[in-house]
Amino acid sequence: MAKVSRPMETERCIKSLIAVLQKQAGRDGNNSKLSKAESLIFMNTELGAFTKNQKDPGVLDRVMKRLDLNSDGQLDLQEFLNLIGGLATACHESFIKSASGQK
Ligand SMILES: [Ca+2]
Repeated sequence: MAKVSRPMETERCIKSLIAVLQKQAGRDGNNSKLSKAESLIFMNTELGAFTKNQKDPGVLDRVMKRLDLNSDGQLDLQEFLNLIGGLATACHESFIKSASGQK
C-alpha cells in the first residue's frame, strides 16, 4: 500500500509562495500576475523589512523594471520567483557573513 505522504517543508514553501502571489495579484481580478501597483503594495507590506529603510521612491520602480523581464508591466510567477530568489540569496549571504563574524 502506498504511503500517504504529508507535504514536506519545501512543498509547503512552494505552495505558500504561489498563494502569496495569487493573493497579492488578485486585487485587480487577475490573480496570476502582479501589476505594478500590486507589486509595490506587495513589496511594502510583505517585504517591509527590506523596503522600510528605502528613502528613494525610485528604487522600487527600478526594481520592478528589472524584474519585468518580458516588459509587460506585470510580474508573472517566474518573475516573482526571481525577486524571491534574489532576496533569499541576499539573506543567505548575510547569514553566512554574520555567522563568520563579518559585518
Ligand atoms: Ca512581466
